Amino acid sequence: MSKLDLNITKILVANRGEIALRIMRSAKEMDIKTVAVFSEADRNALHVRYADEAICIGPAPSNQSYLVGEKIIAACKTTGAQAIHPGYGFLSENSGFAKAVADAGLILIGPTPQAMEIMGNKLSAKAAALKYNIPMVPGTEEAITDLSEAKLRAVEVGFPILIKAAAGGGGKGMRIVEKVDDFEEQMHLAVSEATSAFGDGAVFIERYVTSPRHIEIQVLGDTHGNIVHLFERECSIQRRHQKVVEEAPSAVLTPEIREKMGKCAVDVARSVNYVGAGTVEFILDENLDFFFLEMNTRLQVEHPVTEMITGLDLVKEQIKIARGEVLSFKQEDLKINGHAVELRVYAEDPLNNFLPDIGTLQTYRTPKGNGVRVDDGFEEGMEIPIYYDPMIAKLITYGANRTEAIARMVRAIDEYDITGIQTTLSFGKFVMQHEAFTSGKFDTHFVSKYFNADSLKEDDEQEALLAAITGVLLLQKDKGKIVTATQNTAQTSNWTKNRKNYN
Ligand code: MV4
Repeated sequence: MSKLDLNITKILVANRGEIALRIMRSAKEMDIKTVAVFSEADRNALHVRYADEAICIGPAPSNQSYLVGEKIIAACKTTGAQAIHPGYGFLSENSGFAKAVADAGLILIGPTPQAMEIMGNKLSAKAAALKYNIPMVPGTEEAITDLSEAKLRAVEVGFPILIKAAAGGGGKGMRIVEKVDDFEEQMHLAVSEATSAFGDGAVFIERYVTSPRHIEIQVLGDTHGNIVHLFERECSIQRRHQKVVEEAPSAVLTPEIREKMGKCAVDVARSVNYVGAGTVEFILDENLDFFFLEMNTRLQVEHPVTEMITGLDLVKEQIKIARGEVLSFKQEDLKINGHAVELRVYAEDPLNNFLPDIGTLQTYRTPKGNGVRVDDGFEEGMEIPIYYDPMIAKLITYGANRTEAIARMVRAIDEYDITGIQTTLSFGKFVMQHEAFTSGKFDTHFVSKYFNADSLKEDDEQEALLAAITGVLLLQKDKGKIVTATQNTAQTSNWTKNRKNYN
């Protein structure tokens, strides 16, 4: 810290769950006090207990609590917090909130409202990136206003094409159009979906890349104009636009492509004078050609895999940037060390179409040991509230190489003991053991292509069969002796279910 840097002694964390805790831990290591805000549903939440102070900001629904900017700013005034960390989701990419924070004389740990606003719209994001020579998917550079003009452009670009909402996120307002005859109908559907989801019906078209990988680059920019990238994260394993498994680095990038993509990401960030942590999203086609899609102006859920391979603490970097410090490293100081994989553990039932599963964590024991990190916000006995995102935890494993990171993930999944609710742990194990994943030959269609509930049932049946065969073999070997079988019941936890006979 230099004399010119802003003095931040207390940070308000405008979030809940695992990310609120994760942010407070870094603040604590920097000797900065923390303030939690919480809804009435989160009175007993871990982030409330962890913080030095906590303020209730309203009823359970997030539009009456975590999404109400005025209440958060008021909580800063009450507690004397000078800065706000918004985490991800909620107000993290709301440029109106960012403006209000600045107007209140507070520091938002994040980019400027201007950068948020430009990147919050895919068309203005692409327009900004055009200033640099960034590869983009061919399509329209502006919102479609004239249907017949758009149709002509679609034919020029070539089918299949993708209609996207400029304001969009999470695949909403996105329609694939296979042939020119379907264009008009899909166009109307996309516009009405975009209007109802975002209050903005602006749509544009792009050529549809049929088997893409979704690869994103982490960037950091300081307030002195320095911008670096922290390499890529591979995020192709997703289900209905919900990421499930992420890893760093990607199994398919060559050092040359990595460097090119990294430079492009830095340029995209530079196009809006980006400050803070951000993520530049690309798709990569079968020829390993990449195209810029959009930029996320927040700390992302999957940031830990980048921390594992770079040795950096991204939240600390965000705080130092907010204080006005110069980045303490240059691009050439950064290198990739080892490999990291993250599994998002959701309270969802993979055997029942990933239906959210609510209830109490009757058993909750996290995996431990070498190369395992768990970012969570729950304890045994707690209830998963229905009001918020169903993500319980992020399980992150690290290894010297991809094979070791994956083996550790399988081991950690087996050690993770959760009863009382269904989780995506078993689904994660399915991914880790699938040949397409282990070989690295997969794209964004992995889940729809390879997964159905029977894949998990088969796995269970195979384990049961194996156990039965083992039993028979043991019986034959130890003829005359009594063999005790594992006392498996339907109620047993993962821990017991996976226990082999060592007794
Ligand atoms: C694409 C694409 C293929 N071609 N753009 C999905 C979310 C948003 N961030 C961008 N997304 C995509 N954009 C072009 N030009 C493929 C995706 C995509 C996807 C599309 C349809 C169904 C599932 C998908 C999963 C991941 C990415």
